[in-house]
Amino acid sequence: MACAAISHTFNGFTITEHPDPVRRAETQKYVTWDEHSLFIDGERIMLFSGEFHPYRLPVPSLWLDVFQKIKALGFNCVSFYVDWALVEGKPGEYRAEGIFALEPFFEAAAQAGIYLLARPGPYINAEVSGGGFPGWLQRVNATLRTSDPAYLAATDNYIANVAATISKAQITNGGPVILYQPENEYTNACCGADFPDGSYMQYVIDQARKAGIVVPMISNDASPSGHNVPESGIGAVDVYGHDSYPLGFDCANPTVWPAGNLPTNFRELHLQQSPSTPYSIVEFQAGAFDPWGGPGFDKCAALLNHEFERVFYKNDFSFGVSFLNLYMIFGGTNWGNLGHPGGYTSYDYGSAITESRNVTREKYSELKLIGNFAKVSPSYLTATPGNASTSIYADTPNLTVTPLIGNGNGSASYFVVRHSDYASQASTNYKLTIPTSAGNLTVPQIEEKQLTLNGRDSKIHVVDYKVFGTNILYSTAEVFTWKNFAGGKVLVLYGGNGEYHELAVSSGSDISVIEGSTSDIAQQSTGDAIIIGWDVSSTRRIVQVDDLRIFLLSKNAAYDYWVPELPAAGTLPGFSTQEKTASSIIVKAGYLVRTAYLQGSNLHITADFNATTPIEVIGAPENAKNLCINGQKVRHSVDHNGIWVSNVDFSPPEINLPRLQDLDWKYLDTLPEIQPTYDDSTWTAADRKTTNNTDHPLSTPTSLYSSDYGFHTGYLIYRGHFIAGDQLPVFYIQTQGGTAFGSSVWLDDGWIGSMGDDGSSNSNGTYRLPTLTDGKPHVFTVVIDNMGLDEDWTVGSETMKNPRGILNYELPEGKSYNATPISWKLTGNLGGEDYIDKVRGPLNEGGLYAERQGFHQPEPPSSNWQSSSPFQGLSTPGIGFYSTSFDLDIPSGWDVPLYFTFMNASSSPAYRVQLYVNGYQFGKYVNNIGPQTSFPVPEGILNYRGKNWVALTLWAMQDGGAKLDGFELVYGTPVKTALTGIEPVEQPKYVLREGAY
Ligand code: IPT
Repeated sequence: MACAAISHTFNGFTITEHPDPVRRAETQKYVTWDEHSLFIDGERIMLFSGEFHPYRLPVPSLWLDVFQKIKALGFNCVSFYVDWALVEGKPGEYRAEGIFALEPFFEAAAQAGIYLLARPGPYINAEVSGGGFPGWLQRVNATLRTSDPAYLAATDNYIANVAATISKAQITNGGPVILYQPENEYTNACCGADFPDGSYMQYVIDQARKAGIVVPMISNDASPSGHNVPESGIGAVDVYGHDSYPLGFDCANPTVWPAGNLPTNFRELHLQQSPSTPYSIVEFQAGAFDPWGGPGFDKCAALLNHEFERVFYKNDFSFGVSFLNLYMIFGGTNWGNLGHPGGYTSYDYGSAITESRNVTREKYSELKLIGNFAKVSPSYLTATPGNASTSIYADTPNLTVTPLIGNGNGSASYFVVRHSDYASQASTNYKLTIPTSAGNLTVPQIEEKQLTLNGRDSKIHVVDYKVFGTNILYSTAEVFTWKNFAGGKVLVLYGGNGEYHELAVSSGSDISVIEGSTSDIAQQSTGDAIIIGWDVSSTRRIVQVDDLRIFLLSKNAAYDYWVPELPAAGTLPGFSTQEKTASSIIVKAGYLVRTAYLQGSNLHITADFNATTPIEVIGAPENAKNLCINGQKVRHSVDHNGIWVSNVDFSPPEINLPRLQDLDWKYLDTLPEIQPTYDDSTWTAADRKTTNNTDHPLSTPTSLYSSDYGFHTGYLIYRGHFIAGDQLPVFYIQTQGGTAFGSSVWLDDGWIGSMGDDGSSNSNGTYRLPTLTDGKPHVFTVVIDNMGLDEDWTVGSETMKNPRGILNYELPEGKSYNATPISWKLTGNLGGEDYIDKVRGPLNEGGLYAERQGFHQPEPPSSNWQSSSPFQGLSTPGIGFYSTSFDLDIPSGWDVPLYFTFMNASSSPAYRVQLYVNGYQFGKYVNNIGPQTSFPVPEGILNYRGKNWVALTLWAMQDGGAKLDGFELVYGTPVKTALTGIEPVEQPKYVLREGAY
């Protein structure tokens, strides 16, 4: 039984004590909470977070880049999963080194000044193979995600290890980890599973606690349904959170926002379910996954675009959210078979930061406006969300306004405005009647003027908003940031181009326009306030009211502004606190501003550029004299308002990439199994008469489920030997590899058919066989593309255990057909769970001959191989292996996205390609299913200044064989970057593998 929570005051705030007395003292000191928000080190904080999975960017030296791009949004937190399947490929052997080590991820987060929510599962979902469960869990005779002892025991080693590593990085030890999530969406069940089972959830919590986790436990119910809420007894978490994906995952019609999909009852549910904890949305949609054959991630980015952010995230604000994590902020790549079958290699997710770490999507810029607003508006956290209304505040029922009313003492109120039909594209004029310290006001106050909400938009209008002693009575323009510089107070506001906006400053006396035209700026004095009205234009205006300078920007102009924190000492910003926020400077630049710091009289800015960029620094510290950009002193002038003005020239370097078609390609038949002389005597015999996968009784005399033999990833190959009888009319076989899989069957050296080009997860093939000679041995060779293991989202569904391999077959028996039953052997990756490549992990390589030998790695012994290229390809069904190498010489100091791009003239005949780059599988291309044709590969996997080895497997599935019509290495816009220290990851080269067959 959990103890009842106790409330007391700390630093003037009421906080709810951690109910676990043993941990209470430790947790309270650092991470506490009340009904409004979390506190870190006693300071109330809005946690604005993005989801980023280290394992989807297997270059640790690039993690800082992503963290800095998140920090630059004004965010202060990242949530991450750990994928168990990658770190415990063999039961009992936890291995988290090299690219799988978490410590560098923690260090990078700390360097960028980002807190972390740790979500190691053991179940994570996350569109990864098995939802994070290693394949060997298919053999565990227990219902997954329940109190079944065999399941719990299977998780112990992983959690003991991973949680111990995480615990060392907790804030209590000076690290970035502030929260821990046990399980993942423990919300839905079926099929008679014991659910909800508090003792199961408690076990998962206790596992972490035993390993040293002291920070609060936060949940992520899949929907706000109140599972495991605090004080609900055994299995209760400390802070209740839920997830929400209101626009779903079909990106095919990116302009369609279906009726009724905007959440409206979250506040109400929160008050019912967990009124004493901060309102937390642990996953809120920020993109979407996309299946094989899907519309592609550009469409997802369009569906979940900047307008979606404005309408939906502000709607979350209207519920008083104070922990908001966006899933995904950076998606990354399902390299090396880590994905589930419902997705392809790219996991771009249509996120704000693209798979190649680019930040040019408008949704990134928009998010920066929202993130910075949240960062400088702590009074929002204690304002009380009220009911949404179509009549009280706006003068038209076409708009819905939700108030967050300040809690006395003149504290700020917030009014969230949106279209009542949230998907409306209308341009709606309105006036707003709002309670202020000067009584109820109808704004705009200047006669004849109106506000406008243009289409899919939402705005937060502030009232009695304090800017260092100045009371902004109201502003219809939105707040980006505000500062108190030595040179004076600054408030930066923005609005849509062409919109009319108005603000009033309480007891303002003097007003002047100190930059820009005065023509359409209206002023009016009322009893207590000065009113300023203006039409937003793309040219900035600065208006001074007493000692406050108000920057009036258009939304698009605001996209160029950044607010880096200025550390008191050193070069790193540190974690966000109100003091750090206050110390920030404002920089107008372009593509990206990462950090700022002062060294002596040098003000340093680190920034990236993709174009010639005018620079301004607003609020340069008094003792700063020089401006240094990326370590280089640049000339600057100071304008009449004290703003530093400079410019960075940009001239993109020449990028020379090899033409892949012109390279020297070596070829190897990687299906030697179909040769008459092939010897499979060292293969694993598929001779188990029973399966350990108890959910799936056998339909075959021996188990042909790959997991019974330790093969969980990549291509599977089966060999079925028999002695022929008289006549073999047909062979029936059912194979299963997961969504969009494929499989091909050969009898001896002759191809008899392929299946699975329709996107299904299993297929039946019935093949007419040639006439065989009585009494002679024959062999079937069956190749199956394992697309990853299914997830296990619904407790009790056991979908993770859906087997891979041959489910059924029939070779009609009896004297007139075959003389002996088929005896099967199989292989997947060499070694199975005793996988060979400890550096690239347990999932990276599959079971093809070239993979088993390790030829996909650098420096394969290819000198005597035939010269032939994938552009020539194969003329009959089969599988070819192609290897080549080339040098790159990308200038350092430039972040140049590189992509391998396939061009195919037609989707038939069908073929499948695996792309290996320096031994890492970075692409699965299926020409007849798609949609992905272009495969980004990050620096670090590619050696940007050095030699690279590329290998392709080409599986021709139909008559006529297959060849690549086009295959190119291409680059995207080079970005001049401040990022340094990108190191190639370990790339073990080919060495003779003992026992490889
Ligand atoms: C939610 C999962 O928690 C997360 O792991 C991921 O799979 C995400 O969805 C979708 O990308 S489940 C959600 C559909 C309620």
